[in-house]
Parts: sequence; C-alpha cells; structure tokens
Amino acid sequence: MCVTCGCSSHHTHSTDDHHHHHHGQGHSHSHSNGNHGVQDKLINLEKDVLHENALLAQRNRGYFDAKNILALNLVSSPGSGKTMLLECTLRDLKEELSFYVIEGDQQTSLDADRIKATGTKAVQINTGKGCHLDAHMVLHAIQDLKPEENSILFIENVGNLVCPSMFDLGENQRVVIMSVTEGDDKPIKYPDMFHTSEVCIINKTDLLPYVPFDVDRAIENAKKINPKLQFFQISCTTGEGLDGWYDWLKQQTTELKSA
Ligand SMILES: Nc1nc2c(ncn2[C@@H]2O[C@H](COP(=O)(O)OP(=O)(O)O)[C@@H](O)[C@H]2O)c(=O)[nH]1
Ligand SMILES: [Mg+2]
Repeated sequence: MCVTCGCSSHHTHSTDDHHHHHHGQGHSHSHSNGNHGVQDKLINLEKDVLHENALLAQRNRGYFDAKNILALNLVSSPGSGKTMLLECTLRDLKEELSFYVIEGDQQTSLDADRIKATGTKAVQINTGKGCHLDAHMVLHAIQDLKPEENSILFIENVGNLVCPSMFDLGENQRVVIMSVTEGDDKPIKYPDMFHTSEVCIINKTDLLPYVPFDVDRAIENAKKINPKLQFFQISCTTGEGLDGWYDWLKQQTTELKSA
C-alpha cells in the first residue's frame, strides 16, 4: 500500500494469480482518537511499509551485485516513451549486451508483449490498483526471469511521477524520462522523482517544433532539484540522440565489471 496516495497493495503477478499481501499491514484506522490518531497511525504505517521495502530492496541489490547485473529503474508519467526506448535499445544492442526486462503496469501485458517481440525475456507485473512497483514484486519477477551474470535488467515502473519515487527496488540507477509534450516545469512540480534519479532522458525531441517546451529551461529546472543529474536528449521515433544513451549503457556495464 502506498500510504501517501492511499492506493491499495493488491497486485497480481501474470504468471501466478495469487494476491500477495506482502506488507502484512492491516488497515486499522481508528476514529475514536480523532484525526491525530489516524494521522499518527498513517505515518507509522508509511514508515513500516517503507522500512520493509528497504530491507527487500537490499536483498535485490545483493543479487544484482553478486551477478554483476546492471539494474535500471525506468520511471516517468504514462506515455513518455519508456517502452519505446526499451524497444529501440533492445533492437539495437541485443547483439552486444544481454538484457532482461520487468514490465510494471496496472493492467494488461501489452508492454511485456512489445518487449518479447524484440526477442528479449520479459516478465509482466500487474499492480492492479497499485501505482508503483515495490521491491517485493521485483524479487518475485527476478525469481521468474533468472537474469544471468553481466546482463542489464530494465525495470519499467508504473507510469506515475509521484509514488514510484519512494520505493527503492534495489536498482543501481534510476532513470527518469520526460517527454517534450509534458511541459518543462515537470521537474519542479515533481521534485522527488528528479531528486532520486541519476539520469534524466528528454524524449520526443522530434516534436520540439510543435510544442512550447524549452529544453534549456527543463534542464535548468531539473538541476535545481538535483545538480548531479545526467541528461540525454533523444527521439525514439527518429533515433536522434540514442547513440549517447547507448554509449552510456555500455560504459556502465564496463564500469560494473571493473568495480
Ligand atoms: N513523436 C514521438 N512519439 C514517441 C516517441 N517515443 C514514443 N512515442 C510515442 O509515445 C506513445 C507512448 O509511448 P510508450 O513507449 O508506450 O510510453 P510509456 O507509457 O512511457 O511506456 C506511443 O504512441 C509512442 O509511439 C518519440 O520520440 N517521438
Ligand atoms: Mg510502457
């Protein structure tokens, strides 16, 4: 359960239909204490949920470390091009690098199907009403996928610029994608997502002539939140800028091997 937005914890895994009540927390809203009591309980519940998530994220991280896997958590609002970026990357680099993909969405296996069509092993997680992936869901997906040593594991999170920022999945790096149709003010409106990411991709640059998006201002806004962010400007449609992203990916895997 994401306490901040009050979403449900129910989710199903496409390969098994069990509901996991993994956080083990009941909804014990007490009305007798008045609003303060409810507020305190919610704060404690949020602490418990995030604490449990942090422990499980450490387990995932241990697995990635031991196998020398580069795990990247892709976050963005819906429709910014996460799946299309993965399709391009997998198509263009699959001869050079080994990839696995975890797809998160509330419903359907549409994205996992798009990934599988590139010949890459993928697992879909449906979160139902849930608005983010958590470390426990990823742990299950890893057990299914069994990613091999020295591979890259992409985790496409649920399209949402708010809740996924709070949930560490054990990833090496978080990649936030914004598209030019969303407006250059998004970094300052959703600071947590930009604060917790290492990389920021600005996608759909082919549409720049048609929208009032100022790339410099977007970068400036994002740097105000997180001065260490690294930027890539790309268009998945034309392929412009993808080489820089590909070089970065290759460089990351080399650095991981020599670490
Ligand atoms: N014009 C343009 N459209 C794009 C680009 N990248 C993705 N799209 C389109 O944006 C829509 C959403 O893309 P998708 O990959 O499903 O986004 P996701 O929800 O973040 O996974 C699709 O219709 C894509 O074809 C791009 O670089 N330029
Ligand atoms: Mg998608």
